Amino acid sequence: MKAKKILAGLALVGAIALTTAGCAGGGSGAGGGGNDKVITVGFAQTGSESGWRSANTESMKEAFSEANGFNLIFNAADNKPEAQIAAVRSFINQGVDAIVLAPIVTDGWDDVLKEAKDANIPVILEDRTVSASEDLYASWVGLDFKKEGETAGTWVADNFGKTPTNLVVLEGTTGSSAATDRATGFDDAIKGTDVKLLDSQTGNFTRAEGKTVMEGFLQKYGSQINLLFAHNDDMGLGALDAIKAAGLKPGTDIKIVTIDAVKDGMTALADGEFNYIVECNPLLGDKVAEVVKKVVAGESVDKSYIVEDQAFDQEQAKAALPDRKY
Ligand code: GZL
Repeated sequence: MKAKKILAGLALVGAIALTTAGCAGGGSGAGGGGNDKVITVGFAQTGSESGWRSANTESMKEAFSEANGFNLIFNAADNKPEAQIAAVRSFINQGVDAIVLAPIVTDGWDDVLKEAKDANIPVILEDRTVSASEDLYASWVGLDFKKEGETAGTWVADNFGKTPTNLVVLEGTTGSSAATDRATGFDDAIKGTDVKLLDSQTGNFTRAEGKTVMEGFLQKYGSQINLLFAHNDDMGLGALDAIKAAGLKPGTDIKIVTIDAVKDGMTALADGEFNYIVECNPLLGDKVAEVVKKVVAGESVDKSYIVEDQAFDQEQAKAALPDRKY
């Protein structure tokens, strides 16, 4: 990927978005002054699998509002890759001005992205990435999932690396860049420590499946389990029910580290049921809308924009909760 622009925190992203909107001049869309053509955007969202996804959808709908010069056509694919490909194909047939895609999985996008390119409809990726060639999309606005996994793994190595520790993992959606890259970063960070992997299975980023998989782990390993790494808060929250039903104390008998930092996860952390959370900022709407306006106006954009994350322990969660936007 070409030059990456690291965006430090939401404030910067918001400021850039506001600045761009104010000075876009020739940018299309009512919000950018100059040409008042409304930009019709087809947004292919994964579904509504988690609290993170709800916050991301809300952020995107707020940014792609009529007041900002957009006509948004929204589709949520219920976490079904084939339905999401069909939604993108439908946007092409409708002749939208641009397509925004949050790809459920990394592979399988080459054909429909080629069809969008042949129809001269630019595609901007948000959140997760695809394995298709970079020339098939204009830009990607997302997060460094590998770094998120590394941050979680480093916390584990620092706190449990020198004592025999049995780990179970609730993986995100199989084949998604979020799950793949978080696993890579986490595994790299715990290499050479006394942390031993007992089991790892996908919970598909949902509470329900996180609970079911954790029930299975507990039936198989019981109190041997010392540590749970869940690729997102929602699967960790589902696991809490299973851990309590097994008569164990989450955050004490089984330490829990997750990724996202949505309100329910941060509340569990502040209450001592989680032990560490790595943030994954879902508020990408302003930046994605800014990139779409530039692309539609024929202006150059970077190939990728990475929104920076932070991490929280229990005390930091208590302090941060009152001001959290999601
Ligand atoms: C991460 C995003 C993941 C979240 C989950 O950017 O793709 O998908 O971590 C969500 O909560 O379901």
